[in-house]
Amino acid sequence: MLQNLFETNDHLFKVCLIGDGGTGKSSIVERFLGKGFSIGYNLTIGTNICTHTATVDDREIKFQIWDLAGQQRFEFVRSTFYRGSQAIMMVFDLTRPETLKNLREWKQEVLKNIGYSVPFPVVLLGNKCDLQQKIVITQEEITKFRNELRIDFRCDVPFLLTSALSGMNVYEAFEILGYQVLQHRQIMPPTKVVTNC
Ligand SMILES: Nc1nc2c(ncn2[C@@H]2O[C@H](COP(=O)(O)OP(=O)(O)OP(=O)(O)O)[C@@H](O)[C@H]2O)c(=O)[nH]1
Ligand SMILES: [Mg+2]
Repeated sequence: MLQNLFETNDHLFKVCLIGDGGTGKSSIVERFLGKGFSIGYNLTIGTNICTHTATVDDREIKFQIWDLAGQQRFEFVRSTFYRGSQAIMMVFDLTRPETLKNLREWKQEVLKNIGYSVPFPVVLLGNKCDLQQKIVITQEEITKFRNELRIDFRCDVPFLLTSALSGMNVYEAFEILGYQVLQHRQIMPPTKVVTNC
């Protein structure tokens, strides 16, 4: 792992997953890694780091994933984890409106730690879409926040409804993020930005 952390590679992308505690960041990563889903909540302490390779438009992309602790008590350790990141995955819980509102504070934390170096690739995920009966966040709220993100990060911000439980859109979320980074590096022409919002 230590070797992986210092590896340099054109197609090695460092991505930070952020969002409130319990929104499902670690579950999304577990699902992406093919480890399935667990119902219990094991809160992340500090950060979990792992790597996983995926194919994006016939290219092998190695994601170095930094799954940050969302609980407020870990706020003081988070800033160093953003260093060198090339993309952000923002996660909120569709059943808890405050998790979308709080992403505005997360946004400020990111902007501060990337030194306001925009444009910067971001993908927004509304997780737990399997809990359909409990979804309380409206499309308007999501669109409003996406527009704010687009202005602040000077990038179109794709939005996906995900479920770590069913696996819906989890692989796609990383695939789209991969596109965003490739486009950002101008390795690819600006095509295929997918969104289901
Ligand atoms: N129904 C449902 N539950 C989910 C989903 N994703 C995560 N969960 C549950 O939500 C709880 C929290 O998930 P985690 O992945 O640990 O959340 P986290 O965002 O990593 O939390 P922190 O590490 O504290 O920041 C767990 O009980 C998961 O089983 C989902 O898509 N659907
Ligand atoms: Mg976690």
